Amino acid sequence: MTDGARTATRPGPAPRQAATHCPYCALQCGMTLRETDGRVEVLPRQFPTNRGGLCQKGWTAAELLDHPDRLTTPLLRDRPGGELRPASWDEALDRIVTGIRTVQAGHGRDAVAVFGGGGLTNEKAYALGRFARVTLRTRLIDYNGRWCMSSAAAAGTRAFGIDRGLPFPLTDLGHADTLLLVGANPAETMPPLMRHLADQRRRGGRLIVVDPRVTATARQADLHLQPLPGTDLAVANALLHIALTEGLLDRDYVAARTTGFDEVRRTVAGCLPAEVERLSGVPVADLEATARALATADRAIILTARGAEQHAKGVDTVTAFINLALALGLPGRPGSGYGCLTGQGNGQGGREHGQKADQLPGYRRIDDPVARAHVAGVWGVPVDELPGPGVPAYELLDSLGTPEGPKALLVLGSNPVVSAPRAARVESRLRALDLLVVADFLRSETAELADVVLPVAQWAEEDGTMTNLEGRVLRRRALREPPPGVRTDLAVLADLTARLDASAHPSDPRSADPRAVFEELRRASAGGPADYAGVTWDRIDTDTGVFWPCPVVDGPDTPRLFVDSFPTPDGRARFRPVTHRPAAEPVDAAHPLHFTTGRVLAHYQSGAQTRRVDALRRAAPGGFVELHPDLAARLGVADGDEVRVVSRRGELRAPARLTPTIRPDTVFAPFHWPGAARANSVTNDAVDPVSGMPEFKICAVRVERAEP
Ligand SMILES: Nc1nc2c(c(=O)[nH]1)N[C@H]1C(S)=C(S)[C@@H](COP(=O)(O)OP(=O)(O)OC[C@H]3O[C@@H](n4cnc5c(=O)[nH]c(N)nc54)[C@H](O)[C@@H]3O)O[C@H]1N2
Ligand SMILES: Nc1nc2c(c(=O)[nH]1)N[C@H]1C(S)=C(S)[C@@H](COP(=O)(O)OP(=O)(O)OC[C@H]3O[C@@H](n4cnc5c(=O)[nH]c(N)nc54)[C@H](O)[C@@H]3O)O[C@H]1N2
Ligand code: SF4
Ligand SMILES: [Mo]
Repeated sequence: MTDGARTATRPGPAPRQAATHCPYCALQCGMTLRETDGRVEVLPRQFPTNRGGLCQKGWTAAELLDHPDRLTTPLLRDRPGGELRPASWDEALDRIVTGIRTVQAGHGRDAVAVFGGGGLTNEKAYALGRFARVTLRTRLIDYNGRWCMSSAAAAGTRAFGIDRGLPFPLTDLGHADTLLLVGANPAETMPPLMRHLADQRRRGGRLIVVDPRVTATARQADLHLQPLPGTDLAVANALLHIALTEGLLDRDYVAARTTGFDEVRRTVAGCLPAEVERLSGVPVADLEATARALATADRAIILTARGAEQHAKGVDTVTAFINLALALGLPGRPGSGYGCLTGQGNGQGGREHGQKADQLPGYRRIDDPVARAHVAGVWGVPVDELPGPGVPAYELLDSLGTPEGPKALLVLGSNPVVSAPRAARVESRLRALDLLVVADFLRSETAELADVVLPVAQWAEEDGTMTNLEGRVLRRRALREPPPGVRTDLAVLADLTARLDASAHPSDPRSADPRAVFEELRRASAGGPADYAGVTWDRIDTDTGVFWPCPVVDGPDTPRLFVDSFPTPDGRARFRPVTHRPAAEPVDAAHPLHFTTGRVLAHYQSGAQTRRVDALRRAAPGGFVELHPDLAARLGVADGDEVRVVSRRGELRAPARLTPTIRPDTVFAPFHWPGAARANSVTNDAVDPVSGMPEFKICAVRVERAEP
């Protein structure tokens, strides 16, 4: 967290500065960018989430602004297998328009698909959804948020009637008497958040961490449960079983504020802690201590993140923790609750405004006739021209270039060649397209496969709004203009719309002005679950942001949800019985180990950005495989030896890192690298039946020493 300010250089005029937020994760740490003689410096800025802290990625974020790898001209591939060559914008846009017209004429509207990202601003996410539905009139749009928090989102909506990652401000964490973190490693994934946890422990609060590895976060915990990957659901049910049998439930709350408890009671009655100990490896005594610590606390908070969620049963796993929280009376109680730690910079806002396959702006459902009528009205199109729901991300990528699937794809803000499950298959599907268009500011591994690459602006070169992990809408502010030859994502969508669609709409899909797009987003979201109607640009500009829902201009916003009721038809939260089921791919003699994946501090996601930053590359130069020394001894592997991790889908090769902090039956690799070390060559593409979330966090593998 202390690396000194990094700088980037470009000859420029007067010194200037912008109070903005980090381009990377959902904590959206406040930072000030200062440009002097073309050099951009990052300074930490006080904001409620980071409280003046930044991690190494934030400190070094400006280095990419003037990076030699920065794209400043469109690139075009003239024939399959040929090289990408520089082209003019006119040439590139014409090629895209011709390609889209050709495949749609031959195969229908849905022959073109769109893939977005949770790092896009609210305005871009909104404009992208509108571009797909109104300009392209395709139903096929989805985005990388499907890889991220979709299971927590689905479980939250099912139980509470709404999905806002944290239904309370992050500062509540510092006041919790008991805090349970399930499958979250914020010491590496959101380092400044640890300031809140330090507060919590200073006040005498207890931190309990559930993770198959002794992570930097787990090391700070009072109690660490180290389950076998994929057994969190059983752990949650056992905790509820203990609370039930020890009479620790909040009966008044359950009676007054919830429905459906009886069936859950019957289900968890059969979930015996001793059996869960055998399944998960978590001792009964630790389960009991956890249940008691949660139940006896005045203020108790349960948080899940990707470790619990990225499973083919992720929705039910989150549901099990929500059941526990409800039975203990936590949601809506001051200082207590359940939440999910959303991941990407705009992971929250990006899932609200229509880049999701089944969604319209304001977190409305695309199959809801009232929602369709409202949004069609804002967009000025006949309601029956709005397409219906599309398909979730993996299904979409897996269908590309097949006889029934899309023939053209536009990607904005994702690098699926590295980050998608079963990535080799996804790569071959991308290669099967007639037209792949990628808008990026770098030649990501996905851009390398594109027929057309469009160079777009970076975060410090554009205005906009983001919604952080608390549901707080905040302002991204431009420091400077994009370099010559570079356009903003909004300008790209407006340019394409102007070329593709001759008709005029009352809504102005040709506007590239973020503020104008935000004004339209406000109207489109009005009355929906994620209501931004009262969130004005001026208000977020002068304040520390506004928590949605905020339906009325100058009216109150909503830092805390569920205080008096839940946004369900009867105002009550809904229990739902769930039972453990095994991972999609069981271990067997040929693949006897569990493989799980995650992150390291220095790199962000597919690494397209952070692998190009010197300090971050030095801090974490390449992929690795964590192995327990006992396992390594059995396999004859020494620290640093190159190993192969082999699943039924493929393999990765990387040096072994021996550490007693991982279970001996489990191996771990981070997913930030392409090529031989790509973790997603190995991962399973089984998905959750409700959310479409892939099972990134468990599959069956064997590990071998690689012959040099
Ligand atoms: N440095 C860094 N920070 C980031 C990002 C990044 O790429 N790099 N990405 C951002 C984004 S988009 C996200 S979504 C967040 C993710 O933030 P986290 O969810 O904290 O990150 P992960 O490392 O994916 O997973 C967390 C932990 O889950 C554990 N785990 C694996 N399998 C299981 C299991 O079956 N059960 C349990 N209980 N735990 C398990 C792993 O050991 C890991 O320590 O981070 C955000 N911040
Ligand atoms: N094995 C395994 N795989 C995983 C995960 C895991 O835990 N394990 N986690 C999953 C999760 S939670 C996530 S969120 C995904 C993320 O994985 P990706 O979707 O690949 O996300 P990024 O690497 O952030 O890719 C963003 C790309 O868009 C570009 N970009 C950034 N901002 C913008 C913008 O504003 N406009 C445009 N046009 N481009 C932009 C960047 O340069 C980069 O090339 O990975 C998932 N994959
Ligand atoms: S914690 Fe997240 S938002 Fe904060 S500086 Fe690091 S990457 Fe940026
Ligand atoms: Mo994510």
